Amino acid sequence: RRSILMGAAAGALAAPFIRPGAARAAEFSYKIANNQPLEHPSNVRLAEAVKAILEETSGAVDIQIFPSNQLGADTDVLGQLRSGGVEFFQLSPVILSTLVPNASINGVGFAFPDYDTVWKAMDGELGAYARGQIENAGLVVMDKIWDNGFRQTTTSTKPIQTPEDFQGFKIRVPVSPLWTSLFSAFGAAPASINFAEVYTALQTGIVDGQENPLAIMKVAKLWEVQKYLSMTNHMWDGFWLLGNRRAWGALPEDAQQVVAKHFNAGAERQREDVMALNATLRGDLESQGFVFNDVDPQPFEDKLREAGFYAEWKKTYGDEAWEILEAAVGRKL
Ligand code: X2X
Repeated sequence: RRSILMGAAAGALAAPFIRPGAARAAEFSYKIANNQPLEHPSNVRLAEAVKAILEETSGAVDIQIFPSNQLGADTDVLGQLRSGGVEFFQLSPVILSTLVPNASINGVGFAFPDYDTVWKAMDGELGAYARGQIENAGLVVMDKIWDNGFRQTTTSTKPIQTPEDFQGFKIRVPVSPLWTSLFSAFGAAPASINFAEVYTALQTGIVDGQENPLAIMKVAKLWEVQKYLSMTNHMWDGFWLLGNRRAWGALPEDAQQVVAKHFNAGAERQREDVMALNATLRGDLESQGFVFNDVDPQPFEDKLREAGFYAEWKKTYGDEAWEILEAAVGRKL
């Protein structure tokens, strides 16, 4: 495989794959998919990243963005990523757990009290653990996770104030055992539905509510089909930037470094964007018609503990993973 490093090691004067200024036809035309609309900071920063990659590789690595589930629902695109039909994919670790079971560990209910704890953990040991699991499953993953956000709950019927309000409540959750388990523990009736079908599911009344970070409520225009927005903060969620191993391996090493550098820089900027949005989104969404209420998380967390949620997931993840989680966020059991 060509690369500056291998050329040097072989003692040959091999030209680096990347020759600045020498524009040429794309040698690698790759796709990156995600579930978010173009206006979401993820796609704004991704657009900058793929442009920088194209420039810095003198046109050799041309990555095209497919937003809004254009290539299929998340669980389908995960299959495409594995087979190589798509080369890169941004996906929630909690949905990724359908392939890499322990990848969902950041999604344990009320694990993170705030963003400082999130980034320390995800840029530290917990993130490293999750990436190790992902790589063991045969996928490539960039170091920096992108922000989805702290998840809040919307309904068309009533504000969620106490865990009792979830009793029998029909709520859409993304496709993942952790999500189903979490809302079952609250006593709700969770339905696994890919994001691609959420708006329609809410509009047609298949479910009465859903949960997502504020930035997603905004770009998905959920006020059109939901009324109440309860600040439950029950989970922090992100997006790993995943790669197909064969497609990644086909890139020369210096090109890999350029791609990783710009994807990781995009993640850092996207985190700042979402943070800035969080400061204004409540007012913004209220003016669109959402009725907000703040929620005391303690009774919800107590309810999870009582229902055996933490004990069950400790057993599922295993002691090693659970210890890494608790080292980052404190005791949950
Ligand atoms: O599907 C969702 O709700 C979303 C957009 O938050 C995720 O990707 C997990």
